[in-house]
Amino acid sequence: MSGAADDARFMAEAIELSLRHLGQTSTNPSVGCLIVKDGEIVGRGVTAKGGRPHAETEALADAGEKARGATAYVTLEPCSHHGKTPPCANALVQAGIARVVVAVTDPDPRVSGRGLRILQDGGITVSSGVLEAEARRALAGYLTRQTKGRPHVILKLAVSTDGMIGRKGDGQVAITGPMARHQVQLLRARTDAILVGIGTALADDPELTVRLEGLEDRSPVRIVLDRDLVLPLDSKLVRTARTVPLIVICGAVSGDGFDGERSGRATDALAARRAALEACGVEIVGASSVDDLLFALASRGISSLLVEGGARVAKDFLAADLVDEIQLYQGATTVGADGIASPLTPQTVPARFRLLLSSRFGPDRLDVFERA
Ligand code: AOF
Ligand code: ZN
Repeated sequence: MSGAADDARFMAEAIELSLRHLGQTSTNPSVGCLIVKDGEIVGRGVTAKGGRPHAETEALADAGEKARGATAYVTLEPCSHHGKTPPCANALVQAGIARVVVAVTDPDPRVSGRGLRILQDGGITVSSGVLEAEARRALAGYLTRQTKGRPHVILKLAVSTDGMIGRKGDGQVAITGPMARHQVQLLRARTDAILVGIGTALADDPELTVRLEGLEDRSPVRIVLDRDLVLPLDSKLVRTARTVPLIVICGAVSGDGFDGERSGRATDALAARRAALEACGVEIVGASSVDDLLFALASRGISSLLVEGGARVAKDFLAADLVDEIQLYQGATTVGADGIASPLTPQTVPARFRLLLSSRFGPDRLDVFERA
């Protein structure tokens, strides 16, 4: 195999490794690092849960003395700043690494090219940009938060054969089958936060947690847009607020905009509901637009957000052009006349999105679109 093909193969494995802690390291990125000697992997590392130690530290510890003269594959430029531990770039030099292959340079102003320079000054051969597009996808949350000051937003929709996302009235209707639902659970496990509107919260009484065996501790922070704080105290979301964080966003984020001054009585009632929710362990945050909301989430350390419903919320995020990725499931179910029309079908995805990949899960199809 040629050198370039080897580099791509090992970097693909480093990216795969980085996915292990995706959703568990914010505000730090989940980075993957592989140490390879004579074509053999001698060390593996991924950013630890909580963000430290960094991937390189873990991989160097794994490789031990074998790191001397080896090649390190890292999905993100090794850091050059002193955090709780010395910079990774220096650690790679000290360990006697001969060559470092990097996928993406780090936009963090403390690093941003300095990491690569430390490596080169230390006599290491550096190649960068290997599998950059793939690594960017894996680092999307971190990169979007660093460069735009907001989380990376994924809109997930499941549409029936007749273009519906659900049925009017109470009760959930299964648009997709178990394999697709399993896939969505995995997506939740890799995301920092998940968001629904109050309509969905009331109609479905969802829990929005991860219920995959072995990944039960991977539930994202749950967020409900609830302008008037009407989320019931006995909803599953509130009842589980002490185990999995729940943030309720009050104020007119979604819908027709601010409804002006509230009457004194309405304000009192709102304050009482706020106190009752807070007593259950719910955090209440005010936001008046989608922009405002995303800024508030980013300042709480959230780098990736999965928007799961309903139609109104999806429309508002799309109208504000604050969707980075669309995951559009097409189920085999037909809902009929009392359905809730999807704000988006495969035929009406805005032109600014391009199809990235398509796959099948049993009877269902998934198309992933990326903001161009
Ligand atoms: C690496 N390897 O595995 C990660 C890096 O708060 P600190 O000190 O941990 O620094 C956070 C910054 O470290 C973050 O913004 C990014 O630049 C880098 N993350 N760097 O060399 C890693 N996770
Ligand atoms: Zn580091």
